[in-house]
Amino acid sequence: MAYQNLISEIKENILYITINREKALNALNRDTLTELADVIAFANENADVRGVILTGAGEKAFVAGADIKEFSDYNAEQGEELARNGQHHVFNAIERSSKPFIAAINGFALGGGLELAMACHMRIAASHAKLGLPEVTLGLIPGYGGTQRLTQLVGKGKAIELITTAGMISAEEALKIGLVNHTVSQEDLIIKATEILNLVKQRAPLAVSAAIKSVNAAVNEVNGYDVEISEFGKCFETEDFKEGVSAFINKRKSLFKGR
Ligand code: CO8
Repeated sequence: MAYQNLISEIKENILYITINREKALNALNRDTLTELADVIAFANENADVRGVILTGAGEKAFVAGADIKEFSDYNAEQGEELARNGQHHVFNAIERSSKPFIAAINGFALGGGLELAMACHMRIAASHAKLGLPEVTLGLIPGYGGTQRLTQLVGKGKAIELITTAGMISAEEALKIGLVNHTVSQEDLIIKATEILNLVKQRAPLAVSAAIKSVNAAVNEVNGYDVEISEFGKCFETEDFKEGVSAFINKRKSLFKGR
């Protein structure tokens, strides 16, 4: 796949996506969002892709936000349209993917950049990374799901503090409050993310997908417990379930087929 603003490659069933606008600190302009929507749809539809790692080019920024220069003269209708379109095709598409997405945060993750990382299922930050939602400094609020997902991840009090102060926090602080899963050195960032997906890859694909859907339901649906019960029930219909149980009983390694 050839893109103007992204680099993407599949290695051993993991899709690596790098947002590649280093001079603009990988800010999300319209073209980049369109390309992201395309590559996410590809990941979701391609059975060879078992997980995705999303990062930014260089060592300074993961993504420094939505491209401020592009929406500087937008009105309410245009702003809403931009937010709705982006949420639907990129942010929600990542969160609702049946495959695990990991954000490998290699520097600033600000505004729409942190929102992108929060839409991913897991976050790993390089130790020099800085995270925040500075939208109120621009007279905005987060528009790509940030008010919801930050609250889900760190709780209401901390979310309101971070959003209303526009504070930027270190990777270490982000780890402390549960905003990221791990912090590592820049050199180990992709290695750590790959290690996690290599573990997930050994598990039953349909069960992984059902788990993501059920965990999402815990925060996004009226009754997540019902969704969990229904997804749990469906697992029993899969070949992978029979294979997993058979492998356990026969003390052998399971060979999952994703059926
Ligand atoms: N948009 C556009 N360009 C950017 C952005 C951005 N978000 N961030 C950085 N850049 C550009 C700079 O303009 C600069 O370009 P140039 O060299 O042409 O002047 C280049 O990247 C390098 O940046 P700096 O010179 O500013 O680098 P510093 O090291 O001095 O500072 C910072 C780094 C602190 C990260 C600084 O660049 C900064 O504060 N950036 C903006 C951060 C921000 O406010 N992000 C939130 C944006 S709003 C948002 O994300 C809303 C999301 C919801 C939208 C929903 C749809 C409407």
